[in-house]
Amino acid sequence: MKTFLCSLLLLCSVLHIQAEDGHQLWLRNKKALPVTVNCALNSPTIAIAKQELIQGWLGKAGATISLVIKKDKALKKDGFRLLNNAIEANTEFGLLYGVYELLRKQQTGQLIQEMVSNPSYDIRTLNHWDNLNGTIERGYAGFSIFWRRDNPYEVTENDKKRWQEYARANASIGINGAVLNNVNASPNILNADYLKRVKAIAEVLRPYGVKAYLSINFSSPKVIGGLPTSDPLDPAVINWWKEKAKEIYGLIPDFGGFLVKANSEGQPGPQDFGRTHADGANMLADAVQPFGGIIMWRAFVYSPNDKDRAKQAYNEFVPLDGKFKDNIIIQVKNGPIDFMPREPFSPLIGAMKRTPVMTEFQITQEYLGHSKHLVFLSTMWEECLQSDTYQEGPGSTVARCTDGTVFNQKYTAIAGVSNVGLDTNWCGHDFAQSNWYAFGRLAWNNSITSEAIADEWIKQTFAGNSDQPSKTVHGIDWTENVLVPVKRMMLDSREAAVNYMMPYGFHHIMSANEHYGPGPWWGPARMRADWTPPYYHQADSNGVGFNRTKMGSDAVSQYKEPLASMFNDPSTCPETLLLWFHHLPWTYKMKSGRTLWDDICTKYDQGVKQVRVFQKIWDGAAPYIDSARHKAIQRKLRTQTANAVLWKDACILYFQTFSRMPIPMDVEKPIHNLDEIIANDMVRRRPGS
Ligand code: GCW
Repeated sequence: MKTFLCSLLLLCSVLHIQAEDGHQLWLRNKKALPVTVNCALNSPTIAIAKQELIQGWLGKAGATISLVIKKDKALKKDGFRLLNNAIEANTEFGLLYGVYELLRKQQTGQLIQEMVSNPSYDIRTLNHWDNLNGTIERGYAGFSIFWRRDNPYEVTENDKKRWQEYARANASIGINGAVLNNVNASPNILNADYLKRVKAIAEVLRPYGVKAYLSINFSSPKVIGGLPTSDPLDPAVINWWKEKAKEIYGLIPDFGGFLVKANSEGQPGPQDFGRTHADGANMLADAVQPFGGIIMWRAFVYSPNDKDRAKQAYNEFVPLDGKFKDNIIIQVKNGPIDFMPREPFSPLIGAMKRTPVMTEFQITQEYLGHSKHLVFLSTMWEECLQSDTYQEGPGSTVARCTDGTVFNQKYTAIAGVSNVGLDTNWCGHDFAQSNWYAFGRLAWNNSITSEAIADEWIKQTFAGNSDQPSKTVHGIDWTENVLVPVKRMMLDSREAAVNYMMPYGFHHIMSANEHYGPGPWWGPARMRADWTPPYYHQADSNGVGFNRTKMGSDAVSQYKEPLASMFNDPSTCPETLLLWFHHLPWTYKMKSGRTLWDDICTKYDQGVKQVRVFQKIWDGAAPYIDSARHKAIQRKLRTQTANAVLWKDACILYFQTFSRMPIPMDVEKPIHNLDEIIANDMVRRRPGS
């Protein structure tokens, strides 16, 4: 042990690698060079901007930079202009974003030229599914940074420090809003004691340009207000919300507004009173309107009775198009079902032409391996944002339908379900930080590539912890052994996860409740069918897949031509979405010339092989990465590989009970038995509970 420690110390001193615990995210300490910063203004935000420049400056030593507020028509909202010796913006937050951009460019070795940068969306929010008792729904990085069970109202210096670090990280990537509590909202969030805490949080976030928002429970007037009803058309209810809004804005003048999950998965909503989503949303919109607040109303709705869950949000919301007040934005998950590893884009996007729509992405990896799997989600979001809806002719991409380019809308917005918790490294997995980072970067600029995002993130997160030129971001060694292969790994990682979990348009075949491992067999007798995997994969001896063609559920018709016809025909439907739209025979001939069955097996196998390659890449990067983070990630990659093998074995063996076809010779043979996998899974999940 002693010799081991000595050699470790020696190695570290040779390579100048310092211990790191991931807490600093992509904002690691730098050996800054001297710089002078001028600004005519003085404010907490400007003080932060100055301090960031002074502690992070890697440009010319002794340079002078001026921060200038200047009306400039080329700049929208919090956009900024970088000049040789100055940053200009319309607002002080614009200046702050400009500072972070300049520092990012310096740190990642990019050429610094005069440039203008405007945000794609006005509102760039994180949604925290944090419960008031400190737990986080679908959170895999510890407890909430905002709420806790014991002494729930006490605000400590530690709390404030965390919130400040959190706000800084958000500002550095352009995120300007945080919904502080779970969409499955406790009515208690609107009680005076909790609102006091919200005020304290908002005060810490404010100088960083991050506004606080809250999720509300639609029954609040009844549950905490003592009213007999929460009917949105009842005058007492209307008044209750108006008074509540006044109270909140009295405490937090720049409060952002409310996020609402209504009539979804058991949450109350206007339909409980025979009213529509528009009735409910409009009533709340009126309450916050005098203060400049907005309502983000979610379209995540589905009922057990419908034959195809994928169609429901569209069916419910499109008829309401044009009925919403202009401070309402409909928040739509990127796919029609639920954050699966791969879905087509939600057909609601672009279809609501007189109502602003925003996309909701899930940063926390509920269906993508939690904080155990390395999956860079940027490519998934890029795929969605660049999907063409054809709604207003070719080029009506999801990005352009939501950012105000295609439709004239008062507000534009985007949301990401946060993966942040109290874990030292914030996100559980060091690479999960890249998803927080990527969400912010795409929210600021929805046409930036995942390649560029990964490049920036790797350099800021792993490079520079060394005095040796070859071990830095500019060194050839570092580029060859870290930057290039790690970037490849990140860019391939989402497709790898799709391959070993749900290839060819499979969806919702994970284990119940915790949504981590495989569970295509799961379907207790009395369970709601649309909560069980067999509803989604529809495997039988004839074939597999959900028939959403015109002869099936006809979900294809919710897409605008040419997409409807393209999806409807298996020969033109992208193979990546084949089983999403089609039920096909096991012997169906794929583009490869092989059977569907053979290709399914091969994809699962390919997913496993890809993760094995990731392990090699990461092992190869060892000399360049501080050992604490290297080891932690290496360990997680081992788990991921073991898990990928389990997914592959479970799915191939389970579907084989229907196909009755042999596993192709070139596919690695299962090392698990199906009955054992199922038995273990059942023990773990206590059947019937
Ligand atoms: O994906 C599902 C999750 C729920 C979540 C819900 C939603 C917050 O399993 O945990 O609830 O979506 O988005 O409302």
